[in-house]
Amino acid sequence: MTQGRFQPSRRGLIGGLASTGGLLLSGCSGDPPTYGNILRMGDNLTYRAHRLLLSRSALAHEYDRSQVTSMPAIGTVDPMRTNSELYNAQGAKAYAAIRHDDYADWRLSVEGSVERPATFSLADLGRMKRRTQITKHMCEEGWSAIAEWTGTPLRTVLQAVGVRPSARFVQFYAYDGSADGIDMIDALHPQTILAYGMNGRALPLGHGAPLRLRVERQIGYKSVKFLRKIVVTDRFDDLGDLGPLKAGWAWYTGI
Ligand SMILES: Nc1nc2c(c(=O)[nH]1)N[C@H]1C(S)=C(S)[C@@H](COP(=O)(O)O)O[C@H]1N2
Ligand SMILES: [Mo]
Repeated sequence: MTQGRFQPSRRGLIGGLASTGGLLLSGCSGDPPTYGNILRMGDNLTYRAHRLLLSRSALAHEYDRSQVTSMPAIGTVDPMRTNSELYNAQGAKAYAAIRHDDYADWRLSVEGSVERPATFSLADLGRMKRRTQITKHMCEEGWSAIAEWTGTPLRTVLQAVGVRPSARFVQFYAYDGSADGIDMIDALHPQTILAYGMNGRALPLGHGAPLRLRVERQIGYKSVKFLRKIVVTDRFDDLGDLGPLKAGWAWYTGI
């Protein structure tokens, strides 16, 4: 695959589908993530209970267009803003470099435990399978909002790069220097999308332009904004200082 261009090959897609099938079969076996911290045992219990009791592909409720509400932009609303809590100088510089011309030079890198690491432009993603969903965003701070999201199913992107059968987690890195991860069950869920559109328009800056994650069956902070890189991993990694745990938030927040 050439830099910035996604050229699906028949062999590639078959390889991707085959390995994803393997993942689906092996998805929930093995241990749930452990945080090496006794205080985190509650998270572990939530994770186990959810994964045991809930259907892996149960859909989050989807709403009518008439139910769309206003939605505040929360957390980082511009990776270049120095007064932002998560300000990261290196990320801000990188973001400044891709912001012009509607993010024409932006590329999403997808790497790690995959057969064919690749980069995707917005145009590449736009040519792939598309999903639009109207869902309720639930923030850990107590507010919620309904919005329409359009993007590429993460599953489609993972199939394109051919996830290895050993892969268990997918990590997302943002321009504001934050990062977070989900397991393969959420990664392959049909409503887990890489959104470039919101309420019928290009994703606005404050909501994570040019691309954000939507993971509808977890709390709001798991929907990482300002995506720059996705890394597929075989092992659980809470991402240390980059992840949610540093601020005391759980890794798994199923709803
Ligand atoms: N990169 C990044 N992603 C992020 C955040 C952030 O600060 N930086 N905030 C999270 C939180 S706490 C919430 S509630 C949602 C807010 O999304 P919104 O700004 O579109 O309302 O984004 C999540 N994703
Ligand atoms: Mo949030």
